Amino acid sequence: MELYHNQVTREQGPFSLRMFHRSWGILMIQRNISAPTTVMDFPTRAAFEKELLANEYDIVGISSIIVNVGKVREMCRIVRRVSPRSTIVIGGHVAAIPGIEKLVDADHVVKGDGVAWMRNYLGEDAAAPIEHPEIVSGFDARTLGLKLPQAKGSTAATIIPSVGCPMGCNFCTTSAFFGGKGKYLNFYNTGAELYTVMSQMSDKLGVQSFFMMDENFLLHKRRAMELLELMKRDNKAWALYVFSSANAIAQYTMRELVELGVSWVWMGLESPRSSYTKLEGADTKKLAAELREHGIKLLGSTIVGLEHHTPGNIEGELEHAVAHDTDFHQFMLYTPVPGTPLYQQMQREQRLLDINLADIHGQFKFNFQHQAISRDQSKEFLDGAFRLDFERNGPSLFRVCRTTLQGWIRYKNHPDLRIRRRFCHEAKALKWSYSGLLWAMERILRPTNERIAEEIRLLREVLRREFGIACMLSERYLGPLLLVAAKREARRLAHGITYEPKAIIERTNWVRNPLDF
Ligand code: B12
Ligand code: SF4
Repeated sequence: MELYHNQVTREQGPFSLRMFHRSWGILMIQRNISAPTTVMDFPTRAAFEKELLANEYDIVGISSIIVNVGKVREMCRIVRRVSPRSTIVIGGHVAAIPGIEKLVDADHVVKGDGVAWMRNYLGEDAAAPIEHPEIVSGFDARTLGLKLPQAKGSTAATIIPSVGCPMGCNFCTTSAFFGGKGKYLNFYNTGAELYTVMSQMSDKLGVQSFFMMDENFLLHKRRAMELLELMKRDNKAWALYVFSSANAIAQYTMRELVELGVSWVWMGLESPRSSYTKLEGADTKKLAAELREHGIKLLGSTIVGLEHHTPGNIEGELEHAVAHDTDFHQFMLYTPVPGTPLYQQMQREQRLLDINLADIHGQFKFNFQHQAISRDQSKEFLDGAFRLDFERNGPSLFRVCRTTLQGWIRYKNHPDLRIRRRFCHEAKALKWSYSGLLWAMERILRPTNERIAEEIRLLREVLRREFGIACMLSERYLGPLLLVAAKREARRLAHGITYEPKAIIERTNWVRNPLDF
């Protein structure tokens, strides 16, 4: 249930940024139906069974992605056994598996949006406006072996403006699942609608930052610019974390991005030789450097094992990727996932391998016959890419700190108070936490990566010049604590420790407390 550690910082040992995320799709459905509902996030088998026995559920909805189809099958079995009168509905990306109806014992399999489907099924108005649930984007964050404090409002709220993406890249499962090229589903069409939702979340959760869960947020320029106007009108110094393609980012000036509060961007770099429309005309290295100069953290995403890759050229391509020196870098194997145009193409070409669905997720080995790279090699290149990025550019949290500092230095005296306030807010962590963290990082890395350790030392000096006493206190008191905790964490990781979120149960529209039944 981790994003960064699964597919971004996984080779960064104790420096990996770790946190869990709730299941936003079912939270969205729960908020938008009037029936009494229970959402169980990360239930154990026993807890699931107990819940079914304790209450007579008319419908049991199960959300899943493809890799977890085995769990869905088992959950269906449990429902049939302990709650035979319940109707089972399966939704989420697992529904894209061809022949899913034969793999699991369910009554309905829902492809695409579940809010409208569930409203229809329950006889409610499918076209009613979408209410947004209050979602904190991540929880139980930890790094260097310590759990980070999570004060109210300190973690961004997740906002889900839309699902799907009209760009229709051939491998993209979210685009395919919500209609493919040219199609997507907007929950909030205008900047004004978005602004209203964000204001509600800001009031309820006390947040000033938002993780915009939209595949290509900046692509919808009119909506973004309308949002900006309202933010300016009401003097909101919000920070936005967005996913956006290079061509969508290129529609904006840096000034517009900064005014809009864009603080973190997830951008597909894919490959210098790929022909995806989203990269058309983009000099991604130049763009990456420019974004960082303006304090915008960048998560670059690169595909390993594209059709033109060979053992001879892939290293050059990975060097190119790593040379972007992004704050974070995700590497993913080129993967034909059921439901995508790429999957259909591979099926036609009879190149799909017979692989367990649980292993088709882009972080293990190829599930198709590549022209030049074997399945085992695919894993070597993938793991090597993460390691190269770590060795070359250092821990992501060091890079985030550097970019945040660049933004602070550039904008701390900006004439627009709204802009200044945002950078000031982001710089708080630099002052009090990052110095201690960098102090510990430098000491751990010195024996293995002298060059990065030196870069960290230089960054600490700049931080001290900027923030003085706060940094020194952080180095003196937090630094040694993090050093000990990080060393302990490295040992735990070497012993194979993993982290799991605890089960969460949330009920809505219940007339009586279920414990009273
Ligand atoms: C948040 C997220 C995560 C979180 C998951 C947290 C959690 N509690 O599950 C984290 C970061 C942990 C994660 C991990 C992984 N993820 Co992920 N993740 C996402 C992400 C970015 C957002 C999901 C989301 O909330 N979307 C917004 C909601 C509203 O949309 P939705 O979930 O699709 O729900 C809608 C419909 O699907 C439907 N629906 C959903 N559930 C149900 C249930 C019922 C009953 C019904 C009727 C309808 C229904 O209705 C909803 C409203 O429209 C998506 C990409 C994306 N843009 O969707 C990838 C995505 C879901 N992840 C993906 C993958 C591959 C993974 C990993 C395997 C990555 C890896 N290699 O490590 C792991 C697996 C973790 C695991 N063990 O399950 C793939 C799934 C591919 C597929 N076809 O199955 C996606 C699509 C990314 C991608 N483009 O490849 N992920
Ligand atoms: S731009 Fe990104 S989200 Fe959109 S289709 Fe391509 S890969 Fe998917």
